[in-house]
Amino acid sequence: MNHRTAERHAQPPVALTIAGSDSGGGAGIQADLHTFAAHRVHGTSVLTAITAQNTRGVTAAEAVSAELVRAQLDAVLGDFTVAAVKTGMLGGGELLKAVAEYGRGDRLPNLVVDPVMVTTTGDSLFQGDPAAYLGELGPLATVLTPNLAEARQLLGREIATLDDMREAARALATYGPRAVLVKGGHAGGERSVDVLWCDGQMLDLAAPRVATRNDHGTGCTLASAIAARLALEHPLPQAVAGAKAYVTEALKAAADWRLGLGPGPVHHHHGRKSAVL
Ligand code: PXL
Repeated sequence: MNHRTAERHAQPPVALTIAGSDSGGGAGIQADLHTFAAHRVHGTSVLTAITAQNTRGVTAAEAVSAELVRAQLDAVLGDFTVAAVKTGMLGGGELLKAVAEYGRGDRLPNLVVDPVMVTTTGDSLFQGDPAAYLGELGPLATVLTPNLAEARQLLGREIATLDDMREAARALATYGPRAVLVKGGHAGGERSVDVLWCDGQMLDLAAPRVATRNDHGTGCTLASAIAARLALEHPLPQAVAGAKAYVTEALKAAADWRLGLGPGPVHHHHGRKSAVL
């Protein structure tokens, strides 16, 4: 396939991440900006929260005020032509509402909504009503990317089998997103199978499971890779499939890393030469 890539010295498209900071650099804003850079897309960022965090967990977190989030959005959207947007940690109902207002004003194109609720280490990152996520951002999202735990919380039901995942994707799509990706990466098994409901069609996206303990930030990385590819004008199903392949390679390339004592980050810049030559 011959999709657009950001050419070596051509002007890059601009993507925006609206997310929290992970001081350990594996997830959140840091993962998103790495991912945008790896795609040669210029990354802008609106911080929603600061977490004190490493590979072992979150020890403190503080939300950014809605006023300061709006000011960041105004600064970015008032100057750049943003081609795609990703939302991650929003912390609670107030920031959810503030971000949705910009979406309703048609200011958040190609919106990838990663409905972040808990980290893989079990720390809660959303203190609000999960149903509000669907009500506020569902109608505005191009793609919604819940993992199994998030899909369970959003729908308030158990999701165990691949058929349950397909049903969940269909049910989530009734809230208005153009596409829903339900990620089965934490389900176990030899393959990591996600289901994508897009424009009325159901697709299974399978990748070999990578044997690694370093999977911190994979959800953030996948969602921002989808946004980067949408910014590069890839069609939606290809953007999602390509983003999944990118994450699989990033997991493989970092499988032997020992950055921190817990689940470490993935290699966002796999396949790239170092700038130090
Ligand atoms: O992967 C969810 C996530 C989102 N945002 C921040 C995080 C994490 C997971 O660790 O730290 C800031």
